[in-house]
Amino acid sequence: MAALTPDDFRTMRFLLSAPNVSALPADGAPEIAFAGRSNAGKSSAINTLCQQKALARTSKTPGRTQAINFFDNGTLRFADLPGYGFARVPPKVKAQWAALIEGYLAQREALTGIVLIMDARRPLLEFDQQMIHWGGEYGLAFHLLLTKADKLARNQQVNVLRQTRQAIEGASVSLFSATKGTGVDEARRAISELLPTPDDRALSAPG
Ligand SMILES: Nc1nc2c(ncn2[C@@H]2O[C@H](COP(=O)(O)OP(=O)(O)O)[C@@H](O)[C@H]2O)c(=O)[nH]1
Ligand SMILES: [Mg+2]
Repeated sequence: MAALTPDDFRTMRFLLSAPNVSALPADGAPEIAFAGRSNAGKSSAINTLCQQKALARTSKTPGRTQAINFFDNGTLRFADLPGYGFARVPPKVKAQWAALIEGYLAQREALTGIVLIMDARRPLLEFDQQMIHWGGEYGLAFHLLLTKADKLARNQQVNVLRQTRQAIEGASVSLFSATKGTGVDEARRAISELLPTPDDRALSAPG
């Protein structure tokens, strides 16, 4: 697929919300999943990338979304995966969450990559490591988006970028701020890279 344009993001519309694996929509357009610890800034990042105020709801109360929300524009699909702060969640809820995410990752043919959104002040926590581990098992491409970069001084931004690249070898990583609107073009380019190229499709085509 050619590089995504701002319009590819701006035209995204809510499709449906799936609280369990049986409610997932049939595979459609190439799909990119957005994952992030609760309160990392995932909804804000999706809204900023898509230039929409309330496409993904933003909340000051962590952990409210426990469903996968789908957005679609006809040629591309986004899946907003639920996240939470591990510490406060009872084991039963954690198990339901794990079943939903693992079931989703295991059966999604159209899924090509994951955008992992992390607070730039606290990257690579338990949730993030878990997502990277699961994504790796399914051979998914990753982009690590370090958001709330506006909360860091420039030298701290440079350091966290370098440290995250070193920690996850070969990872695509960028800085972002929904508040300041910075890093948007770079994030869109990185998301484009998660999509299959025409060459990939030729290779996987039968015959
Ligand atoms: N300073 C700053 N705050 C942000 C940014 N992105 C999100 N937030 C704030 O962080 C909190 C959680 O954001 P939200 O997008 O709802 O996080 P989610 O739970 O990961 O979807 C909210 O209070 C947002 O206003 C950012 O880039 N900069
Ligand atoms: Mg959210």
